[in-house]
Amino acid sequence: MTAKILDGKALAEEIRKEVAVGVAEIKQRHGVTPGLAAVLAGDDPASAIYVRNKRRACDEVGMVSDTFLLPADTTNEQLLTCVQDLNADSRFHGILVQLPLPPQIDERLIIEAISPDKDIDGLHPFNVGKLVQGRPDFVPGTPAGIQQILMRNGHDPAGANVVVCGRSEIVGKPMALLLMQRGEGGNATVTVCHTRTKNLAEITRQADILVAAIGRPKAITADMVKEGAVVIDVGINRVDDPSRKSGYRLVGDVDFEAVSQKASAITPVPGGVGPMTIAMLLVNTLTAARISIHGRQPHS
Ligand code: L34
Repeated sequence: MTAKILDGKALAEEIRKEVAVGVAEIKQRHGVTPGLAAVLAGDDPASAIYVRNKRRACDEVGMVSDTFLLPADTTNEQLLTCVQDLNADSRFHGILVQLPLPPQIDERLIIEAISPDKDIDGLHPFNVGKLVQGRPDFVPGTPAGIQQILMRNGHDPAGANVVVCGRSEIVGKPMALLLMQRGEGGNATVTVCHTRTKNLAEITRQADILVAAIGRPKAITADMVKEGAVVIDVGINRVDDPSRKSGYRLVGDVDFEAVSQKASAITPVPGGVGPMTIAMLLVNTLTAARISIHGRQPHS
């Protein structure tokens, strides 16, 4: 079997168009322009690219955006002050503190300082709790994007065996919660694997849908994948490539060449999950702007 390529770039563009409609509407009805503040501490080159891509996407949909740069040796106090200022700044409905943060920073402290109403990454314990309860306002961008890739390509996870490799707060855990939820886009049987999992390949081979969020190039090989599975590659790893002008190329956590001969559908890297992550952050920023006007809506 040769897998269908699940084009995240094209789908992200479609979602940005939908967001642009919502942005125009809220501007017209309420005179409010949704705004996103991105905080970037340090000079990690990959983070700089991601934040730049986020700002571009904001521009495209008619949102306000600004980036707040802090030096690599910034302190907890400085970063806290920055977040508190943004909590109080009515131009910004969403605040995004780009991760990872420099090692001297207490990541939990910073995330908990973000107003839950502006936490468009869905990482504040309040929003995590609401996701656990199945009534989220803000789902973290990467898992939300993956759910959209599945649903909009006809791969409803209901009843499927989903195996998530990775247990991070930003991808693995929320991914598992989202897909196991009762309701639209959920109802999967979810297994979460991690560094201490025994017989990983035996478990991944059970997956109808396999989500790889490991952070190691080509960690998922063809022998780990069931014939006909849907494979979602969350990894964005830089590997040296002297033939490129940049000196590197991006590879996922999945051995794409081999696995795409076995899977029925697969996301590419780049152009898969990455662009969808950004599109869903825009969706969340629009939601945050709506919350600033109407408050949080009750969930059933
Ligand atoms: N707070 N930190 C916070 N929120 C997030 O949602 C993120 N993440 C991850 C890293 N830190 C974060 C992102 O935004 C990863 N991530 C992200 C965003 C965009 C892209 C990749 C990861 C992206 O644009 N990827 C392109 C290629 C970009 C390149 O050329 O390097 C792609 O096509 O995959």
